[in-house]
Amino acid sequence: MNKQHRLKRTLKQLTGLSALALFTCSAYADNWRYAHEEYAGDVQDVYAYKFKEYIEDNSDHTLKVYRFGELGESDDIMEQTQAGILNFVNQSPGFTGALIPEAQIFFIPYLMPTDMKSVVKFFRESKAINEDFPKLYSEKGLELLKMYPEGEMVVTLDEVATTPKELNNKKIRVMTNPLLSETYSAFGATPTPLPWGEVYGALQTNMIQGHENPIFWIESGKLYEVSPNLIFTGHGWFTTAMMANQDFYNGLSSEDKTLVQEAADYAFEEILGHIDGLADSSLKKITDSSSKVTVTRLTDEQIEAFKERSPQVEEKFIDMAGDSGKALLEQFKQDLKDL
Ligand code: 6CS
Repeated sequence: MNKQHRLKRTLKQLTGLSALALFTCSAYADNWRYAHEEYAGDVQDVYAYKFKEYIEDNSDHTLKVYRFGELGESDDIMEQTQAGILNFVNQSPGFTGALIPEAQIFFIPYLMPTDMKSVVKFFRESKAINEDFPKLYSEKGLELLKMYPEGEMVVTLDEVATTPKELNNKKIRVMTNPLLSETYSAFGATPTPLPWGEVYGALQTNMIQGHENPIFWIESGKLYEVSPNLIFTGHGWFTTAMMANQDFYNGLSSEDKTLVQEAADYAFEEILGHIDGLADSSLKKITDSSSKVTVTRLTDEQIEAFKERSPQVEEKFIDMAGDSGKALLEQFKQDLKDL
């Protein structure tokens, strides 16, 4: 089925539901639709349900949450949001890179701090995150409501590796943004962009030899079963973004705009509590349930060999994202300095 047919089919399914909702709700109560990229109980799902809780506790509106796969892959739910079929979407910059090249900034390795306290402070206070990014998303018809961290990126591999040389000839799955491919090329590996739905099978059949993700996702998706060597490289954090279709948002009353902003802030605070300690508890679950798993934390010296390849990725980022990318990078660095 081509993209247009898929969109039409989803529209049919959803407008059927909306018509029903119109008969059952009062004149001022809307039924909003929100899709994200993860499964029940994962970080994006917790965020979505906290957002829903706030909206429903503080208004007559209701919110229906769609999880990964219910309406397609990450690119599908973004398309549906831009088309106005969905009201809200959570899409990670890992997939937004083609639409907003500047969003790839999160894939410059070793740019972000690695300790949780600094990461949280950065997301709360950064001008780049809270003022510059909303403008970039707005140019694509999207009202950016929140960017938030999910967890530190960890590489999983078919064997233990501690140097870029040991990554040679390893096909590593990356999310579908060109800069992340540059990062893994710089790290010595062969990057292989794939949508999420294909990753477990590709690892299982050895089409790819590794991938990267936060520990909670490696645990919940059971990726350690097919890629058991976990390597903490300290090169970045998985960041995600929650947004609304801008025409929908602009059409809301000022009261509803405030409600939506407050719901996004409420879910953000809740998610920071949720991710605190999540990596440790997920890692424990992994090591308790598999004897095949190895855990390697690179030493500072080993990290240095990866880190020294970061400037070439930064240059690629500027090539891809142009002057506005350059300005964003400068602001990012300033914000980090201000930490
Ligand atoms: O690797 C991925 O594609 C997925 N990783 C996470 C943590 N969330 C959603 C995304 O699709």
